[in-house]
Amino acid sequence: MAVNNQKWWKDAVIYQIYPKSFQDSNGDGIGDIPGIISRLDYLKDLGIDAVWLSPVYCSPQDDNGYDISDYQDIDPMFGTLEDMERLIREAKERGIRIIMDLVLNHTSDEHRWFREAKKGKDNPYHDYYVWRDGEEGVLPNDMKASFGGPAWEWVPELKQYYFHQFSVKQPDLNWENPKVRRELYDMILWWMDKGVGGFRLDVIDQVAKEPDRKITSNGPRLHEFIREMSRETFQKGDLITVGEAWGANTENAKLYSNPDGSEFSMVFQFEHSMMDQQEGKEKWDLAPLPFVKLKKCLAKWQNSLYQTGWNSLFWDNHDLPRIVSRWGDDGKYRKESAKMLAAVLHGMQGTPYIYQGEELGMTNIRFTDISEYRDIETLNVYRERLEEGYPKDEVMRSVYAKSRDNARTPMQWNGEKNAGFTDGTPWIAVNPNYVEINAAKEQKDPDSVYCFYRALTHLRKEHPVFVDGKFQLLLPEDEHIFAYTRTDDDSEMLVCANFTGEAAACPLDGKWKDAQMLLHNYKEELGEVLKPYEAAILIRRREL
Ligand code: TEU
Ligand code: CA
Repeated sequence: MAVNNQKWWKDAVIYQIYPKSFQDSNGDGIGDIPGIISRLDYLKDLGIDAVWLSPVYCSPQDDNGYDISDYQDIDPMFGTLEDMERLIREAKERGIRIIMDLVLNHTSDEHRWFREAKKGKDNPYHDYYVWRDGEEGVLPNDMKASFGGPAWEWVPELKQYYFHQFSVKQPDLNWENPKVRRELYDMILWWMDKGVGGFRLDVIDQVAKEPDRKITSNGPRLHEFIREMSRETFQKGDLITVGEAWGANTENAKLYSNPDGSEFSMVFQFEHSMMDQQEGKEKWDLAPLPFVKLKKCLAKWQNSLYQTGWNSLFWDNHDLPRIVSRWGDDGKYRKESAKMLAAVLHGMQGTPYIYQGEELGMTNIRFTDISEYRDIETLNVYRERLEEGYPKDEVMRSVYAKSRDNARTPMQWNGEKNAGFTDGTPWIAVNPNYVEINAAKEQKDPDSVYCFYRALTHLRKEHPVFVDGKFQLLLPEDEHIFAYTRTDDDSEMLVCANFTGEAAACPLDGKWKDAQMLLHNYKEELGEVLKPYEAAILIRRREL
């Protein structure tokens, strides 16, 4: 078995596409696969190596495709299986791999397996899901679903409840049943046969649930299941695999991303992304970002997984708000702060992810009326919190800060109608700032956020220290500066950044005076005091 350290994907950059919002090709207002194909040259220009494609399988779209009704076909809204095969082929021609999103914790309630399962307790598919006998109104326990309400749903015909960690339309699969696991592995092999370049495993830490003990994440059999899946599928190909794990810590992350290749290539964990919320509460319960804590958290992950695992590096995805609005400044210093955030992230060890539009410095959305929102999680929390008596403006503040729809407004391609996303009516409104912020404009401007991201993807290929250098956090207690070094046998790299909108002193070792500047987000020379959101990456040869 090849050891991770030599793997091709170690210098790769991954771009995430949320297909519904990327590019519409037929005027129905919904992004689709032919739309993605038409933008492959854009992605090639950006310098990315792989695309993580959020789900395009058949789905009733209760959770925008994370509720799958057929794993082996494409939803007509996105195109056909032939379109998908063409996407894989045309991407490959441009040196881009397609990473499919595997949602294996649950299916749609409209999946054939679940329809069968509901027919009777002795149906062969019944045990594909998680059932408990009971009485109407007396739930097996008080577990809650992620999108609101109880985790148990009553089926009168069977006099049983089924378990769902997400929406009612996303019944949990029973991984204890070996037949379920075999079906899933066969499906994965089928996609591998079609030439996909890898997989992203949705909420994989939650598959080994034990609801009777109220265990969802990190169940006792979790790593046994993952190793079996990896052996039966991924290890038969040369893939890049990433496990999404909200419940990961630095210890189990070493299992998920074990360099011996027994589980996944890397782990996608969220500790840093849950910091601007009140301790022990939900993401909607806002709190200011504890900056020093953030730095220490990222440093901990860098140091813990050095040579023992592999990190995913991300600020954004389809579930998170836009980083420039969240921890940067989407007003006066939008460009400076978007570039600063990019430099800090891409300079660390791991695989960087760029979420569609992040490379343009796209911002959060503020719809004035809740009816313009589309996300099931947002709509449910809005309703629930109003019922619980929260003031409406407080609920809207949370929605503005944290709604998943912040990341789901259409990609801003140009300054024309609907930002060039569609000729029709978009399924969710376009952010009106597309006139200012769009790809066409960014690509023309050498000082744009886009060109900064492109420089980063190229630097990673030119300087091995980006991939293998050991991380060291500098000025850990500083309230403004995020600075660190990366060091390997040949060179030393410095990333120094002002994370705030005020000028801040950044005292550095004199050895950096004659270092080579790789990237800088201000034209003026780098000084001892960093300007608002100023960030620079420098490199020097090591003296032996
Ligand atoms: O997300 C996992 C997950 O736990 C999220 O629902 C998360 O709790 C929420 O977004 C934070 O507010 C994955 C997918 O990325 C997400 O889009 C799906 O809705 C979810 O799984 C269910 O498949
Ligand atoms: Ca379409």
